Amino acid sequence: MFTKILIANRGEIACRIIATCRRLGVRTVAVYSQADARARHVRLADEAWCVGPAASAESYLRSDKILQVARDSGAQAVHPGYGFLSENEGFAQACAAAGIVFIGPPVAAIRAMGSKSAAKALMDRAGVPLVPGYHGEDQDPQRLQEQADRIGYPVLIKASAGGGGKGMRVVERSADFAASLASCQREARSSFGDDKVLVEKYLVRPRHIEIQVFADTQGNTVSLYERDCSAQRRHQKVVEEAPAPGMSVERRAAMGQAACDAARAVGYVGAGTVEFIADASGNFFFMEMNTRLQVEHPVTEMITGQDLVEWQLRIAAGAPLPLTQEQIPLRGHAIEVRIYAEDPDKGFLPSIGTLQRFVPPPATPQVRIDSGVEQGDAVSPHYDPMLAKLIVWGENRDLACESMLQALAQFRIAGVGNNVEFLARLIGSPPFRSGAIDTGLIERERDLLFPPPPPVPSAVWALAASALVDAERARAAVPASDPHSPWAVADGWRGNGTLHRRLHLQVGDAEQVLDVAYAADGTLNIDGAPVQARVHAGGQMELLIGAERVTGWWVDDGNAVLQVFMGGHRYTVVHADPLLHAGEGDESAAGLQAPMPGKIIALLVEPGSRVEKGAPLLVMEAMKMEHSICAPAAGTVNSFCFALGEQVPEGAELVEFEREA
Ligand code: MV4
Repeated sequence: MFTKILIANRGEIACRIIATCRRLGVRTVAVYSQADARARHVRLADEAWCVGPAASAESYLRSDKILQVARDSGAQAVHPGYGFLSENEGFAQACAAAGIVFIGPPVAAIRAMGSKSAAKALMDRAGVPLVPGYHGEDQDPQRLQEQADRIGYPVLIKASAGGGGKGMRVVERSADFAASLASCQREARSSFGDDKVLVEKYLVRPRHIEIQVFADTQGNTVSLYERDCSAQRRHQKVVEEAPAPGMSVERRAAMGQAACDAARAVGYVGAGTVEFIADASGNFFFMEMNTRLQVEHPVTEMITGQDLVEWQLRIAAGAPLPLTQEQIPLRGHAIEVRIYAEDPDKGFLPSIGTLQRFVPPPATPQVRIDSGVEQGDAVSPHYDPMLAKLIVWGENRDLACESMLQALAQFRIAGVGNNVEFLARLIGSPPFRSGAIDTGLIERERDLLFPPPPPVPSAVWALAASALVDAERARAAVPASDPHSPWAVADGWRGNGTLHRRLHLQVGDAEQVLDVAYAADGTLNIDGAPVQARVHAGGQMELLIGAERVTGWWVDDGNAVLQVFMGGHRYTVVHADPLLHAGEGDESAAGLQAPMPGKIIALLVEPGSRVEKGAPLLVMEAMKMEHSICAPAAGTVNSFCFALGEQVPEGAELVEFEREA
């Protein structure tokens, strides 16, 4: 086995590879871009070397720099992960030339599978089933039309050089063929500089089923069964699972056999994935082969109990496959979801920013989180916006779905948009639960997956109100011995009888005006219900609202926006906030006079208290709006000039305030 390897990648996959190396006692060398100096993979690795600026083309794609680090650090092998250099022939070749083991297949296998049309021809000769079609050299439109008529409609015209769905045209009838061909060729020429096409029978509602294969240098090839990756959006996988719903033992064996044949036909060694599309009757056809470890490999690990990175390392070191085909277990059901920093309600636009909160559910033997980020990290525009993968295992698919829904409901992310709730709707949707998944599911079920926003539970308003009051008290108070306990602070909410105050809150289009009354014991009364709030670390709040007990979490972004997590949902609560600009701007302008005639509705600090600059001191109500009067500087509040409930004229001095020297 190797004693030291370099990981030519970043994010969750780099972290995942490091985890296996640590378990096996293999030292790890990370590489990183300037944007990733403090990234999780850098912190986890035994050593880390900077390879260039943020842009991938100048760092993670620089095979020369990465190989130099491999040499300088004394690494014996390089693991490329997925993406970046993982399927780069030139890089694999350069590793070999430098005497460093590339943890992946032989260069010839990468090359053979790199060209989609050549790969299909090769697979045809190896007896691997292909979609009925025409993959020939003759591109005469007349000839292509004849082929399409022979195949039978609908047909799919695909650009030979295409991929990821680009340069494809569905043709429903013979009369439409010529026009679609011309349009497909135009797109292929402008996108790929090559207008060669192939024509195939078009499969309606296909499923994407892929087989994990492994081969060793001794000539053994096995399959670790299938993954169903049909739940995807615009060729971006969203959910992957193993085994595939509805897969029979016979078809699994046939697909495993075909995948191993495909691997053997190109002299494959290491981990590979053979992609098929399958039709409703269970026929399957070769699409392409990925010559690397895939994002979704954890579902295979969960059902087989194997560590695929360990297999890769052993094979790369020349060892035989750890298990024979018969020894590879298949137990239970595993589902993976990809958690992206993106906004499902804005067309899945990638979202960048700082992860104010990143709290995954607790990991257990049945719940696994592969993530490359931690709370406080920045999500930059330079790399893929995948934050983490959440993988769960259950005895069967139903139990796995249940467990996934539970885990998703516990995931709390704030600071960047994310697809956690979208994933929960998808996993919970009847079509997904039934197992009738195909590549068109997400597009087709838009209405189910994008329902109108649910009503905001009253407990969410109550939590937000309690959190806002808590924050005001914390700002107003001299630092307390226990900063997490607002009730420990004698903060001088004074009143003859009860002080009422109105809080204007908004969640999306829903608006709520809460009547908040401050009781003498420090608790609140919100819209007539007594509310006791207990604040715990990590932004957790336990609420007793009347007789109802609820727990939620919140994050305050400091701009009058609270993210409230409750019952598996996240609510963005906006406070029409008089404190929004507290403490900002020109000090001298922040006066302690009434900005307009109004009424004193809250006195927020105990006379004699020392306060920080910007601390809210009192709240006035004028013209139906609340206005906070804040400390213009650090200092002491000697006394208030008016009592609670009193009417004050414009320009009146409100506070006897003593600035600190
Ligand atoms: C197909 C097909 C239906 N019939 N070929 C899309 C990307 C490319 N790699 C293969 N693709 C497809 N080829 C025939 N003959 C449907 C797709 C397809 C698809 C395939 C796998 C995963 C997701 C997909 C989404 C839309 C279309």
